[in-house]
Amino acid sequence: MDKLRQQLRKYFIMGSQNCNRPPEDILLEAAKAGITAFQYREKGPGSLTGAEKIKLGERLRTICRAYHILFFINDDVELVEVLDADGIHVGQDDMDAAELRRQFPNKIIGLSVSNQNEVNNSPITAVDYLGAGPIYGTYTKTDAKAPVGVNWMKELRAQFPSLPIVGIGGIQPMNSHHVIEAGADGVSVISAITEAPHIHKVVAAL
Ligand code: TZP
Ligand code: MG
Repeated sequence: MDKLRQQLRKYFIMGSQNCNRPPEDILLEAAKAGITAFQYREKGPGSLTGAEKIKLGERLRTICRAYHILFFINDDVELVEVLDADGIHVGQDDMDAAELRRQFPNKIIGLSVSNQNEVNNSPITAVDYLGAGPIYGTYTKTDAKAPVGVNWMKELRAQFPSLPIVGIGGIQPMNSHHVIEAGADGVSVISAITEAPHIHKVVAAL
């Protein structure tokens, strides 16, 4: 579990819909700059489907393997199998995490939680890490919930002292230390990296 906590320290999330240049180029730069985990999240307006989604996933998977970066799939059980991902991340409206655990005894399973009600109704013991957020306001996910702030991170950490937890939502180099200081093992970002003029500087500062 301590190893996973370290591997989630700089957790980049991306799909082609987040990119205004080739996703492979962005991931490669982020990999060279030192991200520790990656989630392929091909979702929302403009995202790829079917064979195109798989083909891009294969190329991104290859980069992650070469740089020893954990490779996660967002909410697509079939793709986890096709790409032999290291793990899967699901939200509250996706497949039940306890069911996922039965299907994938050896994959890393992450679950998003935004409030105490969601925690109370989630099979926390079935998952390997939690995603907490959105911590700050975000423009990237159009259906994101209202920002919950770093206090939510503090509350989660108090309840789960040794469970790996990452913050997500509106995290940038200028505020990431607040998220870590509140108890997060790592920070998950989309636009901080996909829109960075200098990816290496952003990844170093996260
Ligand atoms: N889940 C909660 S907020 C969010 C997701 C996928 C989007 C985070 O994107 P950004 O650009 O890092 O704010
Ligand atoms: Mg979801």
